[in-house]
Amino acid sequence: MDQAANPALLSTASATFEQDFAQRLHWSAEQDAAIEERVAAILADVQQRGDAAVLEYTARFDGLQAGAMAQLELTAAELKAAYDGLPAVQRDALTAAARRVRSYHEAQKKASGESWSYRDEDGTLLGQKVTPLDRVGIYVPGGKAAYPSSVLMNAIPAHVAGVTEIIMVVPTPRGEKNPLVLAAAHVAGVTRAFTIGGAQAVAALAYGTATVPKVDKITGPGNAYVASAKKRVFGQVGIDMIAGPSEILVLADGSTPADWVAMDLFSQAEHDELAQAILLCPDAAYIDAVLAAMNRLLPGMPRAGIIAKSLAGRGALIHTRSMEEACAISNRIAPEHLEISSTDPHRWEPLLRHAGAIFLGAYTSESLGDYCAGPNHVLPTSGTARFSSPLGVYDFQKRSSLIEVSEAGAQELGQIASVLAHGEGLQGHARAAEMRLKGG
Ligand code: HSO
Ligand code: ZN
Repeated sequence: MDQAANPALLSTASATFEQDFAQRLHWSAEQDAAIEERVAAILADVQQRGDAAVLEYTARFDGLQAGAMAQLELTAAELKAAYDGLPAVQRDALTAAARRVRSYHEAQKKASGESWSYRDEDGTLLGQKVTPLDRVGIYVPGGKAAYPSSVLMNAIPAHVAGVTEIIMVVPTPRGEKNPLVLAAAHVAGVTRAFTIGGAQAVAALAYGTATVPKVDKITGPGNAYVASAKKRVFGQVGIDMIAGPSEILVLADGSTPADWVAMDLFSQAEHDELAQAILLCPDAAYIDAVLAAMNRLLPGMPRAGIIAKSLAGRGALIHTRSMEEACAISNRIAPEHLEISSTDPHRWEPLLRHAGAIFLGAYTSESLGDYCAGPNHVLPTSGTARFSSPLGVYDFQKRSSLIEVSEAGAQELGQIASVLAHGEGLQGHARAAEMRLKGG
């Protein structure tokens, strides 16, 4: 097996840079027609036959037999028992992480998630009322990618937003449950949980079955079947985002120990062969040092095979003319995770506009953000940070406009509305406004 670190070595001074760069960056989630077709059939079947269909698919795809959906529900007592049964260090780490994630999202709610209103000079009240969604579904992947940290990152903002029912689904192939995932559900305030997954679980949440409640929005990552199912049920329910492979971009001025940066690049590369790790740096000797560190450290990594494939396929170490140029390139990439590994990160931060999360300074390894710093680790990938944001309390809230027109306000607004309504040829609109005019 190839245990060497072979990221592309690029330089912005090279004549072929733009070409090389475009080739490295190019990635598109394949739209597999066969998957699309199968998912459409599963959704239709679950919509029609409910629990019976979900039970059949769970038996077929997960090797998990059950006579009734109720048998696939994890009780609150079972979630608590999983938590109680953890070794104390794991229990404490989970609780500490949950506390920090909760505090962060509470601050987020205070800053931007509260209702507001004002009165204009006529005494008319205008505002916005913020309300939580009633019921949300959280998809937690099973198997290799079963991350308890993702349970916290999805359920806690929902809980902080005030969502009253949080329904978790987690596939459990052959019934093998992940105790940390169940414990995280207990800590994060999940209301009900089912050991189902795939497109059938998304369908159960979107349409509701006799046992699984119909939700208003579905969040959480999943494989190609889950992603396709989420896209298809969108409209019927809300969805968060369709997450691509993980990405990290390190912008380095050469001051951080090379081993630290090498390991930060590994930390995301180890997620997936399609994950992307990029270093941008104006110091050629430092790039050499990071590459040497990668080659020294790689053989000791249990997931060396995945890391090597990710680096060879999508990794890049890019020599830039300056830190300013490195920032400009980072903005073009709009990475999910951006580390500013510099003695003066605040000098560069104002130049960086597009990134899911920005990690400042040598001590801020991206992995701390994945688990416990507090901000959400569900972040926009594949350049979507140009137009979207981390998962947050706001994803579990909605807004209603509030308008209370005073008698005086009705005079001024009535005249404006009347003119515009006549312009649109809508007499009913015009009359409704005019009737409220004094002498109208
Ligand atoms: N970096 C991943 C989240 C994660 N990492 C979970 C470890 N566990 C996506 O941003
Ligand atoms: Zn990660």
